[in-house]
Amino acid sequence: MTVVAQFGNPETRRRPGNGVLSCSKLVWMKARSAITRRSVLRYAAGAALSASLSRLPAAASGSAIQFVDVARNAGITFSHANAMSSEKYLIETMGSGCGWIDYDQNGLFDLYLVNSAATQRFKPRQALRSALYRNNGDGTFTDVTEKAGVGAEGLFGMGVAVGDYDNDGYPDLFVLGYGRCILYHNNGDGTFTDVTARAGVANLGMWASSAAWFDYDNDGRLDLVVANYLDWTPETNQYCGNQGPGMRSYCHPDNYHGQAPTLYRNNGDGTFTDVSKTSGLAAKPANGLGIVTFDYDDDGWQDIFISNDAQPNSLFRNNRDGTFREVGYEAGVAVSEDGNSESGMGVDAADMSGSGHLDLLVGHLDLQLARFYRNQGDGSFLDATSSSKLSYETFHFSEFGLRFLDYDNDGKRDIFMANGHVLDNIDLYHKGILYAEPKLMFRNTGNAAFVNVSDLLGPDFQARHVSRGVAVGDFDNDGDLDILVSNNGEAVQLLRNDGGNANHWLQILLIGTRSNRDGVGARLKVVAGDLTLYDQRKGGMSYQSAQDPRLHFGLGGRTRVDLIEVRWPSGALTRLTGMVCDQILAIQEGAGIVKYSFPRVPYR
Ligand SMILES: [Ca+2]
Ligand SMILES: [Ca+2]
Ligand SMILES: [Ca+2]
Ligand SMILES: [Ca+2]
Repeated sequence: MTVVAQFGNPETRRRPGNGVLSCSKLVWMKARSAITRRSVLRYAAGAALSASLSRLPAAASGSAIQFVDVARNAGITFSHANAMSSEKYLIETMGSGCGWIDYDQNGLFDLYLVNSAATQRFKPRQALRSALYRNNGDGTFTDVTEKAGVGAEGLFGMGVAVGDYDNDGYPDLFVLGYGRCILYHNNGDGTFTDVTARAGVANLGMWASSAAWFDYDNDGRLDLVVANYLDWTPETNQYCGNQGPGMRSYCHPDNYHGQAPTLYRNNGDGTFTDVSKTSGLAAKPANGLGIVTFDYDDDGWQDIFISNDAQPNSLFRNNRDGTFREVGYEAGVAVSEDGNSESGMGVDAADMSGSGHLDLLVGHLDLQLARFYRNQGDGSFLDATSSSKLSYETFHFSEFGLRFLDYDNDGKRDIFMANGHVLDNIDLYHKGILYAEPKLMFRNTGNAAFVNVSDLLGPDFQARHVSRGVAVGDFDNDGDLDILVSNNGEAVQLLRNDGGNANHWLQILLIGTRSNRDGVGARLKVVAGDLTLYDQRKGGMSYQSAQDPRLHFGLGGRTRVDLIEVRWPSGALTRLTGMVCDQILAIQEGAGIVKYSFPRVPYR
C-alpha cells in the first residue's frame, strides 16, 4: 500500500500564500499513521470475506428487499448547488443535510432540503434556496417553500434540526449554516416566522454543521446544541494540494482552528440564553461535524457526543447541574483503538446488543475505518470495530450520513451509511478511491456482528453519489424505514424500502406533557415474546440531518407486543401491555395511547 500524500511541517502549511512550495501538501488525507500493518492485513482478510459474502444468494442473507429511488417520480426536483469554485472554499464540499418534519401535523412526514448560496467566487444565475416539500399522501410531494416561508435565502446552509421548542404541538425548524443559523417558528397554519433574532440563536460567526434539540436540564423545554466546525473564512482560504492542472484540493482542517460547540438554554418565553461558557462546552473547541444526544450512562440526564474531524471526539457527560464534563478519553470514544484521532463525520447511537445501553457509531474518511464503540454499561465503551466485522468493509469509503436502523424488521438493528469523498479530485491522489461512492448496508446477523449486503439492495442503492446527509423516516407509513439522502452538488434521493415490512413491526410517536412535547430523552423498552428491544428518543444523529421522530421496532415473525415501557424525562413511567403489531402508536405522557392518524401512502 503506497502512501501518496506528503505533508510539510505544520508551520509551513499554516502560512497563507505558500502555494508555490514544491512539497506536496494534500493535507486532507493526513492520518497516514492510522494505516498500521495490522489494519492492512485485516483489510486484505476482509476483502476476501466480502467477496465470499457478496456471492451469497439473497435468500441466504435474508434480503429480498430493494431500495428504490422515488424522488423524481414523487415530484422532488430539488438539486443541491455546491458552489464549487477554483478557490476550493472548504464550505463547498462539506454540505449539506436533509430532514423529516411533519410541519402540518397530518401524520404524513414532509421533508426539508438544505441548499448553499452565492459566494465571492460563485454567482448562480438564479438565487438559491432551501426547500420544504409537503407529503401529499399519494406518493407525491409538493414544493411549499414559498408559502411556508422557509427558503433560508442567502444562507450558505449546512444542516437542519427539527424540534418543538415552544411545546405548541407544531415542530419548528432550525437551519444551520456558515456564519449564521436561522430559527423558523411553525405558526401551525402552514407558514413559519423567522424568529432568529428574538430567540437569540443566530450562532453568528460560527460555521455550524449539525445540531440537536434536547432537554439537558430536564425542565420540559427543548434546548439546542450546535456542533461547529472551523474558523475558515474566504480571506484565510489557503492553497492545498499539489501544483498542476486540476491538482488543487480542499484543505485539511488542521489548516484552520476548530470551533467550540454552542449550547442554547431555552428560557421558556421564546428566547434562549447562550450558556456555552457556563456549561463547560466552550472549553473544548474542536472540529465538530456530527452530533448525537442520548443518555449513555442511564442516569436520566442527556449527554452529548460530537464527532470531530481530525481531533479527538467529544463526549460531554451531563453533571446534572447545568454543566458538562468532557469524558471522551475516559469513556474510550475520543480516538480509535490504536490511538488515532480520525476524521469523525456521521454519528448515531443505539443498543445493538440487547444490553439496554446505547452503543456508538462514527463514520470517517477513506483509509480510516467506521468505528463501532460498544457501551460496556460501566460508563465506558470498547472499540468493537473489528469484532463487529465492520472494519474491512468501510476502509475505502468516506461515511457521512449514517444510521443504525432495522431495515428488514427482523428485530436486529442494522447499519446504513451514505458515502462520498470530500475531494472532487481524489482519484488523482489515491488510485481506487472515488469521489462519488455507493451506499453501504450492514445486516446485523446477531449480537452486533455484521455482513455487507449492499450488493443485494438494488441498482439505486448501489449508484454512486457524493452523499452527505441521511434522514431515515417512514414517509409512506407502511412500517419499513425509508431513507432520504442529500448529495453534494446533486439531486436528492428518496430511497423507498420495498419489502422491509414483510416482517412485523411497531412504531411509536411520543407526546410529552410534563416532559418536552417531543419526548426527547425518553427511554423505551419493548418486549415481544423472546425479543426485548431498548431505545431512546435521541437528538441529532447522522450528519447535518433531522430524523423521523417516531421510534421504530422490527419484530421479525412476532405478532404481539407484550410490553411497552416509556420512562419519560420527567421521571413518569408509562406501561402498556398486550398490543398487536404492525401499527404506529401515539403514546402521550400521563394518558397512554391516544388517537393519532398516520395515513398509509398507496404504492405508486
Ligand atoms: Ca405533513
Ligand atoms: Ca447521562
Ligand atoms: Ca435487521
Ligand atoms: Ca416505508
